Amino acid sequence: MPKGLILKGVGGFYTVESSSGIYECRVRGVFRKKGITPVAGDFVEFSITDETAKEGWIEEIEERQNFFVRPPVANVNQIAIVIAGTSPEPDFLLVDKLLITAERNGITPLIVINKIDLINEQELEEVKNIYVGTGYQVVAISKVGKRGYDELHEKLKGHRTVFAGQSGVGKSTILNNIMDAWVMETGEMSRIQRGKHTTRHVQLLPLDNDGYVVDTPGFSSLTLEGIEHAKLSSMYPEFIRLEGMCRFSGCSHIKEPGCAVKDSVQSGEISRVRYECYRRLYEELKLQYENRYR
Ligand SMILES: Nc1nc2c(ncn2[C@@H]2O[C@H](COP(=O)(O)OP(=O)(O)OP(=O)(O)O)[C@@H](O)[C@H]2O)c(=O)[nH]1
Ligand SMILES: [Zn+2]
Repeated sequence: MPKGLILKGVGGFYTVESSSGIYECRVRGVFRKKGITPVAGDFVEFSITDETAKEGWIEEIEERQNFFVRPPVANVNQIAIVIAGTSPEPDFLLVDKLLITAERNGITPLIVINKIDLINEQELEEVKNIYVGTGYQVVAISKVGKRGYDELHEKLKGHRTVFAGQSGVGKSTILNNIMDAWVMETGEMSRIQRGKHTTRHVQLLPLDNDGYVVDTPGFSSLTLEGIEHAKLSSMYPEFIRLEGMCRFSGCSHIKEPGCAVKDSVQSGEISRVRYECYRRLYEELKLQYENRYR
């Protein structure tokens, strides 16, 4: 049976991309009975009912690697976390929440610093330095002169990427620029409008380099749930590298003396911004944990 990828679903019809072209497929009632609704990003097996009209039925939905509700999309493997150099000032706590969400779901994070036309070289370096020790990829871009866009294009290669970040950082602008430059023709496609991230018809847009982007950005706010505060430090790659070097085993890196993480913050090897985010999230999660049976 042919296999394909759902690009979008509207009113019970699903656009399925496969190696032999794009098909409009309907879904068997049995899925509805099982409470499964296919979404963009689902890998499926389908039967072809009409080869010339390119129509078929979705017969199987493969197990999802992950699933997001807002926007409803499955199997993304990269989150582009967008911040602006300025205007708005970066919400580093949200960045960390998104990084942690990515880590937990086995998704590669990509930090995108947008609006670099509004800051100088030194200010850009300061933002980049926050993440130097993490090993996360960072690209810096601007709509002005499309600076950095080729590098962004390169990072999207072979990935299914969803864009995320606080309001006003430029997610729609970036998506529109991507659509203008690298999205393959797949019929009608509307431009993405500011603040109108309707989650009803989420679409995966196929790029010219084997990548896809989700046309609806998401996660402008986020609460972390289900993470034990004691496990939080394992989501900070630059902390993991110091494992075993704190005086106390199981050090929370908050109040204990002889803490290698805090020493590294002092010496500037670990970014203070990252550490402060860690502290805040730690306290938040600890409170959640202590109130878990209330
Ligand atoms: N100077 C500058 N402005 C930019 C850049 N990218 C986007 N903007 C502007 O920033 C504003 C917000 O951009 P949007 O693309 O609407 O931001 P968004 O993240 O989609 O915002 P929400 O829809 O609120 O989530 C717009 O006025 C854009 O023109 C950039 O690289 N440089
Ligand atoms: Zn420690």
